[in-house]
Amino acid sequence: MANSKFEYVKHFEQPDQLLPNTWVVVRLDGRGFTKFSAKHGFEKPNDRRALDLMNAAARGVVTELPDITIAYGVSDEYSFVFHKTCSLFERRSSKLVSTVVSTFTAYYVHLWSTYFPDSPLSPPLPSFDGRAVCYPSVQNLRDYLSWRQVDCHINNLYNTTFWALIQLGGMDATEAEKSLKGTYSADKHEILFSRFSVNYNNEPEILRKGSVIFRDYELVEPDSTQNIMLEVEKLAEPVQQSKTQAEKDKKKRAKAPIVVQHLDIIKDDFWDRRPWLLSNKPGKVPKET
Ligand SMILES: Nc1nc2c(ncn2[C@@H]2O[C@H](COP(=O)(O)OP(=O)(O)OP(=O)(O)O)[C@@H](O)[C@H]2O)c(=O)[nH]1
Ligand SMILES: [Mg+2]
Repeated sequence: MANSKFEYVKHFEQPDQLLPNTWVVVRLDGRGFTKFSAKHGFEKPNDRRALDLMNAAARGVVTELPDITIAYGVSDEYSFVFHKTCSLFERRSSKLVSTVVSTFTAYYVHLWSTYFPDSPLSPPLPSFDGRAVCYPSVQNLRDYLSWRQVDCHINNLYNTTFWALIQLGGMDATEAEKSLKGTYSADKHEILFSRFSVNYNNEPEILRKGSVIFRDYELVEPDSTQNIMLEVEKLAEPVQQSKTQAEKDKKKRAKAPIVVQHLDIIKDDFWDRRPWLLSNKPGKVPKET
């Protein structure tokens, strides 16, 4: 192909490679969802339809991108974790972020009417921003996810108490805010229980813990995988798999159900019983029942 005098512009394209051998987290967040949620009458503080729609859209993303090992979502945000062995070719920030955000948004809009049949979309349409961050160790990755889950807990406890004071206690927003100023977690539990007979611990798990999405295999006994974190840390470069092994893994991965659950992802137990999340080696596919 002949060179044209315009071709020099391609040198303006700069690399945006993400560091190899790191866990890449793409986090997206709804743009202006304070307004968007009001426009479509989301229930306060939590709208189950809105959360289910976020989860359904995120499930679509995980289904289409097998390099994603786990995803975690709460409110209008979702984090997608690409395994540290994800191919170098894919490891470009703009490529990963744009793929995740556009796939998610496409599903969100496509599925909207299933969850909100009575509130058709009109501009301003839902949109999401996204960013990619590299985490070099399993501990960093787990701390990142723990940070999001702790945030979910703190915000949800605050919002639940705040809206109870308004909806059940008859306060206005300023009064409710004032009542909660300087309170600790235990105080909010106490307000909910003594004034409104609400036991926070009985609130739905989806609200207290957020949502986690992953490919599911048979759970393993925790003590058989004690060193999974160490093993994974030792992986300095992607293991060269034979073609047949790679094909087998691909088939297993495709067969594994992709589940949405509401679990504690801070404690070791979650990771110990699901070694495939960190090792990226598919587990046993459960027998169809
Ligand atoms: N009522 C209701 N609002 C929700 C729900 N989920 C998310 N939201 C709204 O979405 C907001 C998310 O917070 P942010 O992402 O910080 O706010 P934002 O308006 O989206 O602003 P940017 O992300 O900076 O564009 C919350 O403050 C709520 O107003 C829900 O289930 N019910
Ligand atoms: Mg937002």
